[in-house]
Amino acid sequence: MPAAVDSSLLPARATGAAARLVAAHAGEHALKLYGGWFCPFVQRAWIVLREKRIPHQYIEINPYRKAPEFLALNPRGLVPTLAVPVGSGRQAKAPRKRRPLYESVIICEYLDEAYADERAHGPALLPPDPYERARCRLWIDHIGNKIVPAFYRLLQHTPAKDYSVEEARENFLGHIRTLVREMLEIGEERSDRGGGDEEDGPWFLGRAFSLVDVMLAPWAKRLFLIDHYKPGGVGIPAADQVSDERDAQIWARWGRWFDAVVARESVRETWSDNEQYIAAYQRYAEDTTQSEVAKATRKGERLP
Ligand SMILES: N[C@@H](CCC(=O)N[C@@H](CS)C(=O)NCC(=O)O)C(=O)O
Repeated sequence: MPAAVDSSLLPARATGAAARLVAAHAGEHALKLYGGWFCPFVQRAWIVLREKRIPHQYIEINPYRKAPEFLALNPRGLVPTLAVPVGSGRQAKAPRKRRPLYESVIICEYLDEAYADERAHGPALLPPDPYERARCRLWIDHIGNKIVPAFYRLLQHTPAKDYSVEEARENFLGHIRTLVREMLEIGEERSDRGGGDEEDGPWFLGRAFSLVDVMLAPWAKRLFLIDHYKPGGVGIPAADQVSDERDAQIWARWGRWFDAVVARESVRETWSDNEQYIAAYQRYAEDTTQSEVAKATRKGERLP
């Protein structure tokens, strides 16, 4: 088992907007989110709880400490971890036992399905059509298995690595480009079907905010860390500086998505002050952190 790495260096709790959210959800509730303010995987679950206005209790824990009570809920010892009341979410007022769930994607899908009453919780975050739903999952997979690992590979780049920062950046941007190409195609399919006159939305699916947007939002918010710590920064080209026409469309579309996602209320509400992230991620930027994600990135292994 890893030592109590990093734990003492983290600021202990959320600040800013996220601190207000934590305070508003400190009261006892059968549905509990165990989270860490700094964690992008937690932010995914938090965003869904906010989007769907799901009553819950937020409990800040330090996942690096691996407390036995925490490991009893989640043997992987990672946040987010959700404790779901027996008899399911809203109905169970005084549950005797809780059922744990973990893995951010699984938690988000569970919340979307378990709180499906549109009048209380708004529209579903995955489309009703099975093909379109599966297509969203395909791009959620792309985010989790391509974009997110490439983000850490870039953030953890140091001059000692056997790859250059330019290579890490190109790799990261390439995976973003692939996702945005799909966003453009979805928009083009819509205009082919005759929906072209409608004002299209900025989200992955156009007008409907979905779990695909949720899955990438926390890393979009953290891109400034790459600008802060890495030479050359993220390096997203300005759309008007790109000569290739398709590339210009791609980066303009990315800009529209990015501006919308960082302004989304649920994303802002789950965000602490920028300086806290700069402090917390310094060990990633120096490649000294012993978090499971960082260790896997260092070894070139699949993320936990
Ligand atoms: N695949 C997991 C990853 C969660 C994860 O890595 N969480 C980090 C915090 S950002 C954690 O709990 N780290 C504890 C550790 O590395 O020991 C998910 O999607 O929920």
